Amino acid sequence: MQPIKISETLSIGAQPTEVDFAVLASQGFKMVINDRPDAEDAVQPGSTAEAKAAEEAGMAYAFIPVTGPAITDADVFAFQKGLRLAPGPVFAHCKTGMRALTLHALGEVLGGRMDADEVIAFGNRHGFDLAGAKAWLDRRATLNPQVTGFYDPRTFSVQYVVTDPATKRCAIVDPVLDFDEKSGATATTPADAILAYVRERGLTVEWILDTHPHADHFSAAQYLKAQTGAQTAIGEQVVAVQKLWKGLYNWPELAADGSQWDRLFAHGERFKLGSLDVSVLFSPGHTLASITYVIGDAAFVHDTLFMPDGGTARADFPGGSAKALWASIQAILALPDETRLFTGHDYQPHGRAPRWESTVGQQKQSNAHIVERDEAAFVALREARDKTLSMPKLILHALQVNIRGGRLPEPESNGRRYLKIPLDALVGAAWDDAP
Ligand SMILES: N[C@@H](CCC(=O)N[C@@H](CS)C(=O)NCC(=O)O)C(=O)O
Ligand SMILES: [Fe+2]
Repeated sequence: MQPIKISETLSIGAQPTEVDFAVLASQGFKMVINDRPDAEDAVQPGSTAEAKAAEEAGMAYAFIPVTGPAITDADVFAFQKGLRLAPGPVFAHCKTGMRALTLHALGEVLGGRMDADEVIAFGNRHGFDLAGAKAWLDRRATLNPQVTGFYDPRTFSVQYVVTDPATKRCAIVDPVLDFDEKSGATATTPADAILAYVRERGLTVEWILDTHPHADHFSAAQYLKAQTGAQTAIGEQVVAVQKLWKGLYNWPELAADGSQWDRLFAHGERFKLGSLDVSVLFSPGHTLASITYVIGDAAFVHDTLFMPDGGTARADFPGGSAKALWASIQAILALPDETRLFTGHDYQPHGRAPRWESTVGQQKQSNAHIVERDEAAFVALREARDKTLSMPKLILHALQVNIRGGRLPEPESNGRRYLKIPLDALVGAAWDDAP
């Protein structure tokens, strides 16, 4: 049993005998991690005897038994946590040291400190073949979606193509249909760029998912459904938004029953994207109907959290609530720290280049509206800020399209489509903005 030094905090090695524990303590180790299940062979001391030997030698002890292919994310994080909380240098062992080094390398990759492609060379440097670790990472990559964001600079929106690598089936999230309020022109340019991407990669579009009825742009869901035959979906509370706007638009013929989508999702509902599981979180606050799609290690949070430097979405549209937004954000931040969060807008704070991907851990550490705030402080900040924001320039144009699933108004007898704008229906006029 010769410890192999990996870093200042970690050494790994083969199975020590009970007598070796005193030697490890004399070499300065403060903790032993045993990654070997009990009773693998007749001569190993086993976790009870090891724990006793560690205690007698004045060292902390952790038992994280694993077998190669069955390693889970939880094992990797338990190993990392052991290292983090150790009172000093750690000696981690299994039978040969291979599993201990594997757990460490996997933790480095999942934590973003090592590239998956460096794992083999890293193992070789320490005299181990980590091909199994690399295979584990490759397998894991197929359990998570590939995500490509498409930024729409006119509306600062981010649209996504989310692909299951195993089946090449994909979902399009929150696609934008171009609308120019000055000329009244519509165009499918952003949606066509997404279709070109999908075609080039040979993907099959299975879903067109909206996170909420958008107030600042038209949804391209119907256009994309016509082009791909994919199913459209949104949160089931869209019905409440339809009822609210049916009144505002004085629109008796609007069916306020969600029938404009192929599927309506409830909180906690699950569905499949190719071979991947998708689960739905109800995330109200920005709108009455907002939902988050959680797909593998990725969550599509749209207008809840923006990038950490952008803070959070506004909560003052009809049906909005800063208190509800706080609760929705807490539920998102309860996902594992490594969860990739994909936001729906990036307003490029301080003029920086657009960005849309963060992690739960980063948001907890540095979101400008959340860090060091409790619910009351957040609600106060959000409501004060919302008072300074005028309504999105397209809110009245967009909602009548988006509460019909992205359908433009039916053409009139001359073949033209017309929007209907209620006057003096909303607060938040531009001239009411705080200076
Ligand atoms: N100036 C934009 C504002 C759009 C807007 O209000 N966006 C919402 C999301 S749909 C938001 O949360 N904005 C936050 C902010 O502007 O601080 C427009 O007119 O379209
Ligand atoms: Fe929004």
